[in-house]
Amino acid sequence: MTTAELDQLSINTIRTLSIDAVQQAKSGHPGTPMALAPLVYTIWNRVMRFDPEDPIWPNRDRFVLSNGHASMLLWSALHLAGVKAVNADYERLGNPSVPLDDIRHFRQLDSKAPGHPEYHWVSGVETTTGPLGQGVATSVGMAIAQKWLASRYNRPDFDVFDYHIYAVCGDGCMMEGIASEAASLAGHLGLDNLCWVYDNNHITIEGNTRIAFTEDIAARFLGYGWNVLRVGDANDIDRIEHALQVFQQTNGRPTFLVLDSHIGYGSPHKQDTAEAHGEPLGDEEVRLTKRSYGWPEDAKFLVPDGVREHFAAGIGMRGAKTRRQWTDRLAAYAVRYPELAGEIDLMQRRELPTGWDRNLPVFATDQKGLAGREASGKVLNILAQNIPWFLGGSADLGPSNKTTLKYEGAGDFQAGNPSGKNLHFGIREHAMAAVVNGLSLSKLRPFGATFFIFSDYARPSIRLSALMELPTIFIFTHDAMGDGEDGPTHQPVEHLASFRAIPGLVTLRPGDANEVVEAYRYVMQLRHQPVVLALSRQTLPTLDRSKYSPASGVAQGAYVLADAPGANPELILIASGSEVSLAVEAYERLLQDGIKARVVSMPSWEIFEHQTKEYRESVLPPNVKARVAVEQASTFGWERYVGEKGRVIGMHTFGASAPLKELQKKFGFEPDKVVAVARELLAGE
Ligand SMILES: Cc1ncc(C[n+]2csc(CCOP(=O)(O)OP(=O)(O)O)c2C)c(N)n1
Ligand SMILES: [Mg+2]
Repeated sequence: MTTAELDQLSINTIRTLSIDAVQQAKSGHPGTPMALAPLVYTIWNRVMRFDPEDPIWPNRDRFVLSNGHASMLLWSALHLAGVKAVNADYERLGNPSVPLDDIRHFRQLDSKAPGHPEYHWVSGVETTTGPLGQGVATSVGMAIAQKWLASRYNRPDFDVFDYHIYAVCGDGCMMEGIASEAASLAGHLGLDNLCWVYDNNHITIEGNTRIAFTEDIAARFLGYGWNVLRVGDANDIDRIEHALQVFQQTNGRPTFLVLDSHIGYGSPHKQDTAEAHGEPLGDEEVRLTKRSYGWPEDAKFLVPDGVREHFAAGIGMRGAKTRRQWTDRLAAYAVRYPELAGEIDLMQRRELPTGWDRNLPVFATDQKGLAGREASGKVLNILAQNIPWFLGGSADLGPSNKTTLKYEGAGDFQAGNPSGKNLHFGIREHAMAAVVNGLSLSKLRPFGATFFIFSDYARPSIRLSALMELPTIFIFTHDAMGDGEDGPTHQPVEHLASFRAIPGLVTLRPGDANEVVEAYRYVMQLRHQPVVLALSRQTLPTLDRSKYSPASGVAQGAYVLADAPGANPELILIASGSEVSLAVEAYERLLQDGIKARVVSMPSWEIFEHQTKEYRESVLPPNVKARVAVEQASTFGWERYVGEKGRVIGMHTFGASAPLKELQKKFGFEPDKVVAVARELLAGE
C-alpha cells in the first residue's frame, strides 16, 4: 500500500471504530469523529511529538479534545497509537491505555473508553472535557506553563521544555463565555505555543448554527490578537499539516485554525445534520456509510492490517526518537545544572523541595489580630520563595486578596517576562480557574484568587479540578459579611455549603492567623486534591495558643480549641473562620457562669471526616447533645454536627449592606446571642 492509502485506511479506521462503538453502546456522538478523523490523524501521526510508550514524558506535545463529546476520536487515537498506561503514582505500567475491548465497551462501567475524556481515568488524556469550553480554557494554562517552564529551565543548548499545545473545539466551545475569556488572555500573553483548531461545521444539537450563532468568529480571534488560519476541507490532510506547520513558525501570537467540516461525513442520510451529532447512525446507515468509505460493510471494530504499524512508523517512531533525544539532553543538563534538574524531577512527582516550609510565620497572641487574607499573603510570599514552581495570581483583586507576590524577583508573568510568578488573570474568574487547572496538569503548583462570592463564576472549573484530582489551590477572601457595606451582592452565603458538597474537594476556613499558616502547611502536602481556602477580609484576633490548643489541630479538620474543666463538657460550641473567636468569647462567659462548655474549631469538614471514628468522637462526644454551630453562612448541612437537638447560628438571607458591626448584631453573630442560644439549649427550650 502507498503511504496515501495507509493514511486513508487509518482515517477510516478512526471513523469506523467511532461509528461501531456508538452503535454498540446505543449512545454517543458519531458525527464529529467521522468528520474530524483526518484532523486527529494528522495531528497525532504526522505532527505531535508524543511517545506512546511514555504518555507523561514532560516535554510531550499536549492534545486537548475540548469538544469532549467526540471522545471516540481520542479513544481511537490512543488505541491505534498504542499508548501505554500509567498509574496515579506515575509508574509506567506497560499495558495499553485503551484496549480494543474497552472500545467495544464504550461508555460502559469500568471501560477505559468512557463517555467523555477523563484525565484521572485514562492515560494519555491531558485534561477532562465535556463541559464545553473547559478544554480550550485549560489549554491556555498549559501554554502559560510551557512558557514559564521554558524560561526557568531552558539554558543555551538545552531546550528542556519546547512543547506545543493543540486543542480541538467546536461551535459549543466557541459559544461558551469561558473560551472568550481564555482566548482574550492567550492573545494578550502572545502564547505562540498554542493552537486551537475550530471545527466549523455549523451544526449543534438544535440544528444549524444560524439559529443562535452567526458572528464572525475569525474576526473575533483576530481581535484577540491571534493568528487566524483556515482550511476549507477537513479531508485535506496535507493542507491541515501545512497549517500546523505555519502555526509552529508563528511567533508572538497563538494560532486559531478554522477547519470547515461536515458532521457525519460519509453518511448518505445524516451528513450535515444535527442527528449525526448525538445519536447512533442505526444499523442500515452504518452499512451505507461503511460502503461510502469502501469499508467491509459487516465488519465491526475492524483495525485492518497495517494501520497499527502505520501509527508505529509515524507517532511511534517520531515520539520515541524525540523522547530519547530529550532524555539524553536532560542527562547532560543534569550534570551541568543538577539543581534545576532536581527541581524538574520533584515537580513531575508532585513533591516539594526540602525546606519548603522554612520560615513559615508563627503569629503572636494579639487581640486586635490579623485578617485571614493578610496572614495568607505573608505565607504565600514565603512559600513562593521556598518552592520555585509555586505561582499564581488573582482575577484583578490581588491587592484585596493579598495574593500578590512582592518579594524581590517575583515578577509579573507577561509575554515579555515569562519567568514572572504573579499571574494577572484580569477579570476572568472562570478562565482563571481553568488556567489554574492547566498549570496544575503541567505539574506546576498554582493558586488562583478572587472574592469568595465570585467563586460562582469559577465553579465549573473547580468542580473539574476535583474530578481530575488536581492539587490546585483556590484562595477566596471576603468569605462572609466582612465586607459589610458592599452588601448582599458581595456576601457569600451558600458558597461554603456548595463547596463542601463537591466530592474530593477540601474546603478550609481557618479561624485565625496561625490557623491560616497551618492550613497552608496541610494544603501544600496534598498531591491529588484541590482546595478552597475561605479567608476573612477583616481582622481576627490571634488566639493565645498557650491558653488554647495549638493551631496544628487544623490538620485534623476540627479540634478541641478550648475545653471544659476535666475535659467533660455539657455543651459544645462549633465554629469556623471568623466565628471561632466569637465562640471563644462566648465560651469564656459561659465558663464564668459555671457552664462546662467546649469550643471546637472546625476549619474543614472534609479533613475531619477523614479522621478515625475514635478521634472524631473525642472531639464531638456522642453523649454531648447540646451543640451550637456558629458560621456566617447558610446553615445547610450543619445538622450533621449539631444533631437533632442542636442549634445553628447562621444565615437564612443574603445579608445586607451596612458596617460589619451592625451586620453582626442584626444577624446574631455576637457573644450575647451565642450565650443566649447555649443557655436556651441547656434549659431544654
Ligand atoms: C457547558 C455545556 N453545555 C451544554 C452541553 C451539552 N452539549 C454537548 S455537545 C453540544 C452541542 C455542541 O455543538 P458543537 O460544539 O458544535 O459540536 P458538534 O455537534 O459540532 O460536534 C451540547 C449543547 C455541554 N456538554 N457542555
Ligand atoms: Mg458544531
